[in-house]
Amino acid sequence: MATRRLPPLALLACASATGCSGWQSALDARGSGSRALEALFWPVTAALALVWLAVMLVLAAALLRRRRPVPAQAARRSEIAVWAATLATVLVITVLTVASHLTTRHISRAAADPLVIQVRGYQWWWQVTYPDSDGTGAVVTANEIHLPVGRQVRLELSSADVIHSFWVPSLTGKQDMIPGRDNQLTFVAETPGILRGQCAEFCGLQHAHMALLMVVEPPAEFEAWLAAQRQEAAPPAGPMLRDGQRIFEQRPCGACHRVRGTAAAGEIGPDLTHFASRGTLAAGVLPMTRGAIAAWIADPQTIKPGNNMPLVPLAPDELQAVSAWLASLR
Ligand code: HEC
Ligand SMILES: [Cu+2]
Repeated sequence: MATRRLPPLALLACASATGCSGWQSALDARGSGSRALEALFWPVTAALALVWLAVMLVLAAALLRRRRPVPAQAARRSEIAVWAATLATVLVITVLTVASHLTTRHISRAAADPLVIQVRGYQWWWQVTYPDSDGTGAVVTANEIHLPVGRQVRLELSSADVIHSFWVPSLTGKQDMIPGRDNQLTFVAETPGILRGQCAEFCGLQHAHMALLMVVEPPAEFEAWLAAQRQEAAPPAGPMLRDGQRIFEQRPCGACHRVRGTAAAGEIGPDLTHFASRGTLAAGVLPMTRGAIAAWIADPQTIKPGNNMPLVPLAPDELQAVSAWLASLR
């Protein structure tokens, strides 16, 4: 990822942390929201650093001064100093509060004709729906959100179970996903690339394994992706993939997962219609490889303990066929 020039204070801060750049950093803005927050962050940090420095200097001066009886004139001066400090405190707090309010207002401004994407939090994965806007059918996927660069996006956030929090630091601030309440986030992704997000509200055992990818693409690529996702799953090519599909439909898999174009129409787990087109498996826990798919099906509870997919016992050749078929769902 490209490094950009940062204010001198930022360099100081970065020296003590692992770094400010990367695909999951609020200090490496790639979206309108994060840019506004970054613009607020540095002045606030600078102002607070100055206040801290001033307090420390005064404290040091007070400690170094010899104790002696305070003459009346000095007492008067101290009184003035206390009043001045109080006034300065009120001033600093007021200015920062107003700046923070203006930034929040700027970030949550409604967009004209945004691309609407619904994101629903589940323990411990993300359901992503592109609603049917023009009669060509809705697209449902999981753990990966594709976006066109430069276009206003409105994410409609909800939760199926507990409180989660949607956070892609490089794009915008975080927003809670609360059962029974609809929240939203609007922003523009400014550069193509892949960014990482993470649930930011403790939501149970696998909270730390609830990641997602944001794939920011040029508009034409995004449209092509969306059109491909609208298709039903490709019919299985060859006997092994046919077996894989049949086993998936006949075993409990199909009761929890939907694969459009097959008999599997479950609603509990992620939609797997174009499963293998995603970059990761089980909300960022494993890379999308045939081996990882087989490992996941063979023992989901060791890989992600407590998650809502039970172990469904399969014979080795059945496991082979099912994972080969899933790997073909591009
Ligand atoms: C009781 C419901 C249930 C059953 C039965 C079930 N799954 Fe799942 N499955 C889930 C849930 C829930 C998840 C999401 C787990 C997570 O990431 O926390 C999941 C995740 C997955 C994933 C990863 C999806 C992704 O987008 O990363 C695959 C692949 C998968 N299941 C395949 C299968 C197969 C194959 C079977 C049958 C052998 C099966 N599942 C049976 C509920 C189920
Ligand atoms: Cu969480």
